Amino acid sequence: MDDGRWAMGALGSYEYLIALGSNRRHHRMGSPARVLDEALRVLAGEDVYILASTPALITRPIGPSQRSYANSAALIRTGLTPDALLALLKVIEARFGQRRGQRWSARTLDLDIILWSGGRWRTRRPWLTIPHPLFSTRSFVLKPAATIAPRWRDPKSGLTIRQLHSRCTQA
Ligand code: A4P
Ligand code: MG
Repeated sequence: MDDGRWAMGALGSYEYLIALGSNRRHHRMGSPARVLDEALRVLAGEDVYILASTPALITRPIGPSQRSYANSAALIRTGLTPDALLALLKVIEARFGQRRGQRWSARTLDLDIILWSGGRWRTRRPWLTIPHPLFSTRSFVLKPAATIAPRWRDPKSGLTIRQLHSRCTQA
């Protein structure tokens, strides 16, 4: 990383960029945008410090689901390693409702790890790849991310989030 801001914190912790998505209402919490806010609140109660987060944007669905999504992004600091953070995100997703059916089907909550301060990470069990394999061309991830972490560099392409976002909007 070229920028000391993203280096490990004084507490030996890690920084992560998380993408949040929802395109299904929750029976108690309400709209997808409310679901995302509530998910951040839950995350903040679990050894995770929220450094910055964005309001939810309403975005056009990519893939088979017809419903529009609410998407947001959060910059967090935690002592959790990527596999431990993924396990926590899965628990939180499940708390908001299990998803049935095919890949990319409508879901109440999707939490993806986009980048972390340790560079690249790849494991099979659990299946986890950072940077997220599809993030660099997805405007629903890059647009909110660019508002909170514009200078964070993708270790794969060497481009910043701001650069990836402008490439994506020009395409
Ligand atoms: N996994 C591997 N790498 C990661 C990572 N970096 N972060 C594994 C999180 N998980 C990662 O994810 C399946 C498995 O991916 C996880 O168990 C983990 O081990 P999932 O969320 O359970 O299932 P999924 O639906 O197959 O996939 P995924 O990849 O989350 O879906 P996407 O690619 O995020 O796409 N359109 C708009 N406008 N907004 C959206 O948010 N989202 C999707 C879903 C499609 N279209 C959309 C949106
Ligand atoms: Mg996911």
